[in-house]
Amino acid sequence: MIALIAGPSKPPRFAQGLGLPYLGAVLEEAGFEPRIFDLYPPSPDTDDTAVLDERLAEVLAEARPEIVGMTIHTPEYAARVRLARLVRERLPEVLLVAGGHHPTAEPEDLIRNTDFDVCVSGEGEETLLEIARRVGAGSGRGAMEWLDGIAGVVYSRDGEVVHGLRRRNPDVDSLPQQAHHLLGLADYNPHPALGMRSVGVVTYRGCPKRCAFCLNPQGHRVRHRSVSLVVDEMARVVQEFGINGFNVYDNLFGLTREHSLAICEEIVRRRLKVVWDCWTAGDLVDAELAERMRAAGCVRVGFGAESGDDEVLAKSHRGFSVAQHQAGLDALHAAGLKTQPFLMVGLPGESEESVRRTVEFAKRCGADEVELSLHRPYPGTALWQRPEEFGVRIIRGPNFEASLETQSLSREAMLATARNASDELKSGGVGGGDFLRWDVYDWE
Ligand code: B12
Ligand code: SF4
Repeated sequence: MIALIAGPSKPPRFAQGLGLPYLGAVLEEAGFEPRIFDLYPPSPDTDDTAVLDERLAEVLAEARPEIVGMTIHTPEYAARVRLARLVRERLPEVLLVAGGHHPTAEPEDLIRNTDFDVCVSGEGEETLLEIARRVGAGSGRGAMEWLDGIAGVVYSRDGEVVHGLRRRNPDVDSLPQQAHHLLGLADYNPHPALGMRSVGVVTYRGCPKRCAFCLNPQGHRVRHRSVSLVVDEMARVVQEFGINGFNVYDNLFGLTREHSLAICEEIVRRRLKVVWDCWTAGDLVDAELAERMRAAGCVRVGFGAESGDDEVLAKSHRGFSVAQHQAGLDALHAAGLKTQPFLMVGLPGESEESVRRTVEFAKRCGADEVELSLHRPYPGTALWQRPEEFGVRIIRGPNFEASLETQSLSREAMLATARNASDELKSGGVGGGDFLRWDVYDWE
């Protein structure tokens, strides 16, 4: 039995990411018995660690898995390491596997300093399947040479950390449909942007852009899913689970205009009654695409606008200008779609003046909701690896927590400027989310 541990994230629990349901589907197709345990349901209203620990203990006692897999995002590093310790205490022989953004960026630390036995970097389907096959054939913890030759793994052998060969990217159409039945969807809350329960879907994987603040385990090569398979997946979710809401988690919807248009057309052609949101940026949407999106059930578009200052956007290699963002927002608005640009304070080149331009952009852009947050540098990104190239300094705290200073703004000044910007937007009735809701660190 292979246990994939999802959650806990901050309550309330609504949508699930696609990673574990894809991994579960691949394992199931190959004859394994994966289960996804979400540490939230049936009480999605708590992040009390004692309650969560108890749930994890129950899961392990009931399932007695041979492999436990977890996703790690950098901000939850400490929480995941703690959970891994708990698993190890209860099941000393279990193989603990970590995957996702953080293990892709910092596998050595996890292997050397935590209870995880193996890190999987990049997309994990083929690699986890290969691990499961070898464990199924009798391999386990101990001398780890059985992992030799599996692409995408990082592990320790004879005290040395071994990095497996680069993993081949799977042809995304050959992947089975996500194993939604493993998720316990009935326990999730309605998605706030859609007002109904929803699941995630992607129409392609990979991202050709190279934003300095991003690490993407999907890599740079864009691989589209065939239009009919994407819409089949949506239709199946509607039919089997009575769920009509979808979060299209494409890195940038509209990146390949013809493909995005074709998805919209196919939804309309099949008269599929779905409601969805997605993410885009810059000049990727125009009036025609926006109208087709609306006709196909799109109600809201998140927008990685990031900054109201062109120099800051250019220094982050964002690849879009403020005017392009504004044109995209206007097109979406004209089609009757809700827009939610996400802005950050603390990118390379940030100064009092550039933050002012971001605030002015937020006020005038005409979006329905604006989110402003403080940028946190993450491991594996160009900014983290080569800060001097971007004229910034990264101040590291414990557990990969970090803040960023530019030539104009010290860490303290950055925080204060971000807070002031947030207060100004809130008092002016602009904004929606809670600025700095998760991430002012204790050591700051
Ligand atoms: C949907 C989503 C969510 C959902 C679901 C979370 C989830 N567990 O996936 C919600 C809203 C709950 C959420 C919350 C958070 N998220 Co989020 N989220 C996303 C989003 C938009 C899509 C994720 C997705 O489904 N991708 C598609 C799938 C196919 O890819 P994948 O998840 O990377 O999974 C593949 C590989 O990474 C790998 N893999 C992943 N897990 C595992 C596990 C094992 C065992 C193995 C072997 C392999 C493996 O194999 C998978 C299949 O190929 C991404 C942005 C993005 N474009 O990826 C941000 C993103 C992943 N989130 C992020 C963050 C920071 C968070 C939060 C920590 C925010 C916060 N401060 O609270 C929380 C953490 C919650 C949690 N416990 O997971 C960051 C991660 C940055 C980083 N470097 O770590 C991202 C990249 C957004 C960003 N740019 O800031 N998130
Ligand atoms: S932030 Fe978005 S657009 Fe930029 S590289 Fe990452 S996934 Fe691509």
